Amino acid sequence: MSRNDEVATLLEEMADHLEARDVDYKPSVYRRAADSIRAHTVAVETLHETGGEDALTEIDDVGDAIASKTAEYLETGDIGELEELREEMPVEMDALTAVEGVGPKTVASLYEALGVETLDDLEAAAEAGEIREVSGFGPKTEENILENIPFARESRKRSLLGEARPVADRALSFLESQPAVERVDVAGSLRRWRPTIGDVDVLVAGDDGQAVVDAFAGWEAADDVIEAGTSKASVRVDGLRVDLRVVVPAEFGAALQYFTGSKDHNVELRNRAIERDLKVNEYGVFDVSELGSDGSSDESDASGGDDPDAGQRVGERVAGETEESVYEAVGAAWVPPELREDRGELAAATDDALPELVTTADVAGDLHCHTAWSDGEPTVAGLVDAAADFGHDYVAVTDHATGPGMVGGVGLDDEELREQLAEVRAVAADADVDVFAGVEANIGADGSVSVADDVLAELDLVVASPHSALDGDGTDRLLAAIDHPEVDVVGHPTGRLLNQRPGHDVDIERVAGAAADEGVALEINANPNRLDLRSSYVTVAVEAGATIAVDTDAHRPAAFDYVRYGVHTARRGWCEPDDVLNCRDADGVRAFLEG
Ligand code: DGT
Ligand code: CA
Ligand code: CA
Ligand code: ZN
Repeated sequence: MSRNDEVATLLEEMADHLEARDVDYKPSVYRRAADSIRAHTVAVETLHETGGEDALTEIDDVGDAIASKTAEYLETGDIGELEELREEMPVEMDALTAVEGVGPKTVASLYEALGVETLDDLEAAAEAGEIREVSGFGPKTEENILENIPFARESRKRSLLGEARPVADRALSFLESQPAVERVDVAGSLRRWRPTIGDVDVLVAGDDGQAVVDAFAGWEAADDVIEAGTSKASVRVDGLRVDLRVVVPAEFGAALQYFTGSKDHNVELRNRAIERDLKVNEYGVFDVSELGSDGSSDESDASGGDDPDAGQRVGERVAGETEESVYEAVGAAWVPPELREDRGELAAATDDALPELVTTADVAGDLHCHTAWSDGEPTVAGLVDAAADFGHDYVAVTDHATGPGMVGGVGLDDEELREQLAEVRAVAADADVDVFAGVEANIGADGSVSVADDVLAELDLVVASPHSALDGDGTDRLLAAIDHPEVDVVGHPTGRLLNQRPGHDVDIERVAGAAADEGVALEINANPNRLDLRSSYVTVAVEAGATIAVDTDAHRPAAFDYVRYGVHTARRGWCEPDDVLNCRDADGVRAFLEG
C-alpha cells in the first residue's frame, strides 16, 4: 500500500467513526479528502518532505485540519484523534460496514446495545435473535444482516481485477528487465481475467531460478517479502500477494497451462489425456503407455504442485515447452485463458468449434460516458477530444437523467437534457469522431424510464440503467425497460458492485430473449467495480441472440482504459466481434439504434 492509500484508508475510518457518532458534514469532508489523496499522483511523503503541511493542502479537498492529521501520521505513524475514537468504540469498522445494509450508525447501535465488535460477533448476535430486539431493528433487518455476512466475508479476501491487473503489469515489466528471465507471463485467475482475484500468479522461464528469486525479493515495489526459496517467492504489493514461480524453459508451457487453471479445466484436460495414455502435469505431457496401470498415478487429487519430485516426470516427454503443444497432445486447439472455466471449452477446442473471440482492437467506440453536466469530469468537448485521442471512431454522451437512485442533484431534468443536446450537436459539428447524443436514464423499481418520451425521441441513444431498489428480483423491471420503444441499451443490468453488493436477481434467459426480440443491447459495464453483465450471463445473452455493448461508463478520460476489463469479460462470455454493438462502425451503430 502506498502512503497515500494508507492515509486515505485511515481518513475513511475516521469518517465512519464520526458518522457513527452522528457528526454532520465532517464525514463527507474526510471521505472527499481520502478520495483525492488516493488519486493524487504525488506521494504524500514527498509533499510533506518538501513543503510540510502547506504542501499537503495543495491536494484537492485537503484543508489545514486534514493536512495536519496527514503530517501527524507521516511523523508518528498514528493519528491521535482516530486512536481515541477507536478506544471509545473498539469495533472492526471496515469489516462490519462491508456487510450490505450495515453502515457506521448501525455499527454504533449494535456496539452500544450488544457489544458487537467483529463480524463473528455480528453473526452470533443475529443467529441468537438479539438484533431484532434492539430498538430501531426488526426481524427483517436481522435476517438481511445474516444473509449478507458471507458475501462480506468472501469479498474481504479477494481483490478487484482492476486493482490486481495494474500490479501484475508492474511485476511483468520489472521481471522482463531482469537478465535471468527468459520468458514471463501471468497465470491464475488474473490470466483468465476473473473479476476478482485471490492472489497474483507470475511464471518465469529461466535456468537460474535463484537469480530470479533474488531479484524479485529485492523489487522496490514489494512492501514485504512473505517467502523466498530457490525457485519460488511471494511478496506483498499494495496489499496483494504476488506469487512467483521459476521453471526451466522446456517446461514453461506445461507450467503456464497448469498454473493458469482453472482447476476444473485442468481436471478435464487430464481426464482427456488419460484416455490417450498420456499424463499431463506442470512439468510436461508424458507418454505413459509403456508404464502399465500404475504409471498414470493418481492425478485427480489436488495435491500436486510443490514437490518437483522426479516421479512426476515419468515416461517419454511429448510436449511442454509451449501451451499449444500441451493442448495439441490431447487433440485440442489452444484454448484462450478466459475460456478455461470448464464450460465446454475443451469439447469446442477438440471439435474446432472455439469462438473467434472479440479483442480490444475490435472496439470502435464507447456508448456510455459522462461529462460535467452530471457527475463526470470533462466537458462535452473534452470528452469528445479524449475519445479521439484514445483512438475511438465515435463516442456517446450519456449523462445521468434525474430520477430514482440519483442523489444530490446529479441528474439532468428534461429541460437540461435539451440544453445539453444543443451543446452536443454543436460540438459534434466539428469533431474528429462521430458523436451520439444520449442519456443514461434510470429504470424505476416499476420498470418506468425517468425521462419524458419526447425528449428521449430527440436523442440518438438511450441507455437505461437500474440505480435504485437493487435487491429482490429485477427481471420484470428490466423487461419493462426493454419494452420501452426508446430504450437502446440496458446499462449495468444487475446493478452489482463487486465486493459491495450482489445486485438484484435477474432471470437472464428471459431478459436476453426479450432484448434479442426488441433489438435492445445489454451492456457489459467495464468499470472494474461492476463488470456487469457477468460473463456467465453474457454467454446466455449471446446464445439468445442478444447484442452486447461493451462500455466503460467513463466519468473521466483515463477511464477509457477500462475497456480492456469489459472486453475480457466479453471474451469470458464467449463473445465474437459480431455480438458486440460497438465493434460496428458508426453507421452500423446508427442502423442498430434506428432499427
Ligand atoms: P485465485 O488466486 O483464488 O483468484 O484463483 P487462481 O485460479 O489463481 O488459483 P491459485 O492462485 O490458487 O492457483 C493458480 C492456478 O494453479 C489454479 O488456477 C490452478 C492451479 N492449481 C493450484 N493449485 C492446484 C491444485 O492443487 N490442483 C490443481 N489441479 N490445480 C492447482
Ligand atoms: Ca491466483
Ligand atoms: Ca497463487
Ligand atoms: Zn450508471
